[in-house]
Amino acid sequence: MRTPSLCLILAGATSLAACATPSDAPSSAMSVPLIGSAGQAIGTVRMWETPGAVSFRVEANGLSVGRKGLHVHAVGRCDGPGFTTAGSHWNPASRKHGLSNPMGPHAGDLPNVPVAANGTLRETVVLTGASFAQLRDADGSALVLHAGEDDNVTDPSGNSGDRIACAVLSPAG
Ligand SMILES: [Cu+2]
Ligand SMILES: [Zn+2]
Repeated sequence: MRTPSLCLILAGATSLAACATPSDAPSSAMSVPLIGSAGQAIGTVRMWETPGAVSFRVEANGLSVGRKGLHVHAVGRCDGPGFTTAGSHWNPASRKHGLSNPMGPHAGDLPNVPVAANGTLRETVVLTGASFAQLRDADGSALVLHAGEDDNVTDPSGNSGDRIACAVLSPAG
C-alpha cells in the first residue's frame, strides 16, 4: 500500500527508495512534466536507460478511465491542445504501426496503459531497442498519451484517438 505521509517523512530523510514499488524508477531517472491539452502539468514521466532499452514511469491524475495508447513521437515538442508538433511515431526504420503488426512496429510503439476508475495512471513501460542517445537527439522526442486504446495494428496510430497529454523527452532546440 502507498502511504503518502510515510513517503513525505522519508523524503526528508536520506532516500526515497522506501516509497518505490517494484516497477518504480531509480533515483537516477530523469523526470519531466506530462502536459495536458490546456498546457498544464497533469503528471510526470520519469525515464531511465538500461542496456538496450529505455523505461518510462508515467504518473498522472484527472484522466478518463480506460486503456490508452502511448507512443514515443519523433519530435520533442508538446504544443497543446493537439500536440501535433510532436510529429509522427518515432519510426527510424520506416515500419508500419503496431506491436502486433507483421510490418511493424514503429520503434516508438509501446503497450497500452491503464487509467483507473479514479482517473489515475501509474504505469511503467519499457521501450526495447532504444537508447537515450536516440531519443534525445537533435530534434528530441516526445511521449504522447492518446484518448483511446491502441489496437496495436492499424497504421499509423492504432486508432488510438486524440493526443491528450505529452511529455518532451529532450529539448527540440
Ligand atoms: Cu501517439
Ligand atoms: Zn506507431
